[in-house]
Amino acid sequence: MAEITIPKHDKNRIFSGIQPSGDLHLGNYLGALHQFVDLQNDDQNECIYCVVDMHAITVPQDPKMLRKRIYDLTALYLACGVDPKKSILFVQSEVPAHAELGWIMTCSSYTGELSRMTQFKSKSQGRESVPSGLFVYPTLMAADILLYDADEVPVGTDQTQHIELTRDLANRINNTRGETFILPKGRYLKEGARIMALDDPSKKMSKSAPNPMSRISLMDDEKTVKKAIMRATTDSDGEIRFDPENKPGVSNLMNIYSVLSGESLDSLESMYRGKGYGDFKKDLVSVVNGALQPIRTRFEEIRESSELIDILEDGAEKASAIANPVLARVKERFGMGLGTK
Ligand code: ATP
Ligand code: LTN
Repeated sequence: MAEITIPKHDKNRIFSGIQPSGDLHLGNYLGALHQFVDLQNDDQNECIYCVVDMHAITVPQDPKMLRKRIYDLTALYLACGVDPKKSILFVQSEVPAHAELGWIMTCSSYTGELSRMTQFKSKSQGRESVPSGLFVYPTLMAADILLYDADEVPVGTDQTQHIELTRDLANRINNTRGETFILPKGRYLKEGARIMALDDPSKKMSKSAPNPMSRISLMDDEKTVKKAIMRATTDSDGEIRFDPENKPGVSNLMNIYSVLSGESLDSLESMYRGKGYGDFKKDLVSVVNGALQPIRTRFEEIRESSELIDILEDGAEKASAIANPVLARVKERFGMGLGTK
């Protein structure tokens, strides 16, 4: 068997992915995209961002709609500031190594640990028959990350359990077969890590919630943003105070305000001392629209451009150049295929 070493990379390698499974909302932006751009703009980092279409088909998708959403999401990544000159941006299914390592990770996992995943439990709840893809979803996600020897994975805190599983699987393989993978760490923003639904602050803001007023889509027009914020659930004590336990609705809105405006939570409390929720919400509408307007405008410009395909083809080529040698390393560890000469 060939000698196996993990080549060192100089920079801090970042990997993350978003599913092309619906309109992105403020939670996706604040929990993920916003961070992606900050990370890319730090010279210490080497960033790889993925449109995870293989994850999207874990639930039924209309083919025309899925294809459209792949391009929409790519345009949105770019509109939010992901720069293909600095970051690698690509579509998961264009790099077959994801499927191959995904299978190896599935074979290295146990049904017990997969059935403990809360995302699996909540997404399978109420379905008469549960697609197998939903069950093995986290092993594919582990493959995505490990395929690039990623050091850090920026995600919302809803993904913590999947990141822990990725580390467990990598550790298991390292311990049983010898050093194969770098152990990645999750990277979570303190604020914005979990944006809650506007109509029910006990649930996370989600693409798939039935009530459209529960979220703010990045593509919503100004009027819709206003309507959603003015209707957002608060409480009856009338005080602008950050207290997620007792005042989850107001605290969620403060969180959104703080991350988008750069004002700290403390300074928001002083700014709105003695004022009511109406004033606070009106200002929040301006803050949100001010942040979303330039994204919406850039999105429209980019979405129409033929550059998107070139960017994604170039991205897939660069991603494959990193992923294929890692896959070869893993296959070597498992004794799969013909081996390296
Ligand atoms: P769904 O809500 O339908 O499960 P999702 O919005 O979680 O979908 P993804 O595309 O998988 O779908 O999420 C992309 C990124 O956005 C992930 O990093 C995830 O952690 C983050 N994210 C999703 N919802 C929120 C939220 N409410 N607050 C903060 N981050 C979030
Ligand atoms: N499971 C994630 C999306 C995702 C991902 C990844 C995130 C798939 N592969 C790799 C980071 C790294 C989600 O549902 N948000």
